[in-house]
Amino acid sequence: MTLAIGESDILLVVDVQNDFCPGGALPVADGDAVVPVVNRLAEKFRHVVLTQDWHPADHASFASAHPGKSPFEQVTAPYGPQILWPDHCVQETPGATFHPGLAIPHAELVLRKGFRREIDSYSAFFENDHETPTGLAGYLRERGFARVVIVGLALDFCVRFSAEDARACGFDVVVIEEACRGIDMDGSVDATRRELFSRGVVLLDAA
Ligand code: VGL
Ligand code: ZN
Repeated sequence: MTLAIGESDILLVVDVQNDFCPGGALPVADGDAVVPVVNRLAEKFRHVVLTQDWHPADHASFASAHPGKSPFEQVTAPYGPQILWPDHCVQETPGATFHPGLAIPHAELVLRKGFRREIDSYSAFFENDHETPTGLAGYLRERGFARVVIVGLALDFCVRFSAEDARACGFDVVVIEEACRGIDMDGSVDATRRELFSRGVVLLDAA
């Protein structure tokens, strides 16, 4: 399938940061393989937004902030279930910077998320309480975008939540799987595919 890309399309590049790539603090298997694919795709878009996971060092999503807990355990936060992660994407650290191979000079906005200590933000649109907005929906509407094409890391967390929220905000949404990689905990990649499909997100193998 080919995507006809126009003025009302935005490419949303989610969290292509060192910590999500091999060698990083929360590595996604083969995560760096998306970099050349994303670069090539970005050349076809006039408009690109990048997201950057951007946590304070004592962020509540870090297992290290919960004595006795280990990474990948789940806790109940005031806003619901929260998986605990290894410390990652700490503000102003090398792990939080974009992968050095990412080459998208024409990106128009870098949206940072997860910067509030008490709450995680997988989605580029809402924090994990599903109600605190990041401002991205308003930005995209004001700019006149109708369709959001999503790529990046990780397919089953930040890409998934961003895609679901983009739909909920009324945008047409496409996820290009070839330009994503997942963490895949307990079948979370398959669950992501089913859930996105059922919500009307178009999943493409390759563009
Ligand atoms: C992500 C877990 C924690 C992601 C971010 O980018 O998918 N996952 N923080
Ligand atoms: Zn994070």
